[in-house]
Amino acid sequence: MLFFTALLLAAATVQAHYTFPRLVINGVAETKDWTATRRTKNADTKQGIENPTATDIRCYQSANAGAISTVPAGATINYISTQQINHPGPTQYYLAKVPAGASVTSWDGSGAVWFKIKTTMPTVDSNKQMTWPGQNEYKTVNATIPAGTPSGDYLLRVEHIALHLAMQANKAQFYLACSQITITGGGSGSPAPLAAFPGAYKSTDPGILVNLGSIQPSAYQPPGPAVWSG
Ligand SMILES: *[C@@H]1O[C@H](CO)[C@@H](O)[C@H](O)[C@H]1NC(C)=O
Ligand SMILES: [Cu+2]
Repeated sequence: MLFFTALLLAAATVQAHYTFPRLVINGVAETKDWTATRRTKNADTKQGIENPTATDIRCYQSANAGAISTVPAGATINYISTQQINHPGPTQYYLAKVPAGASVTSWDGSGAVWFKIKTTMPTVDSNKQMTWPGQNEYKTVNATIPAGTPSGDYLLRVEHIALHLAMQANKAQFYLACSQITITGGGSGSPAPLAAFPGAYKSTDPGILVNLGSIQPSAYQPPGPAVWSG
């Protein structure tokens, strides 16, 4: 019986994909799933996206959200994860300003509008194993909304790229979500460079088609544009 339980647990671990249904702002999580965060197509299956050039790479959404979260510029944000983020790989955050005349509750985030505000790099632990910030936690790593970000409505996109099978083409797995937010108390920065989703990533990018067993941690190249830190 014990053995059987252990097998089941092992199987569950292999299947442990995840979604990010709640935004956390300065340590305070949204009280319900998918309120200001757009429900994703994998809300039930938890399956990641394997094609980084599909439209789903933008927000993977099955619906817009009803609410808008207020986020002060300079705030610390992260997401609750439904399961343990057990796979190796980077966490990245992007923002896209809602164009004049559009609404954050319905805008689709298309076009070259996304700037990156955070990425993560692996390190080597005392056992000489490569480890990633936030790996094995039930929440994504923290990011700061740059103080210089202009006030206004934005889509906030979180992404974790699982690289355990990424030595094969189109086997990196993208777990992501977008939240509808209003940034308050912002600055007068000019966020850049801007990228489109799809468009920012190719299946052959060195941070997407990569054998983690054959690179130095410091040589990892996160996909997408450079980070804008305001
Ligand atoms: C992440 O942010 C929260 C809320 O501000 C803070 O309590 C926590 O210490 C931060 N974690 C890390 C690892 O910096
Ligand atoms: Cu998985």
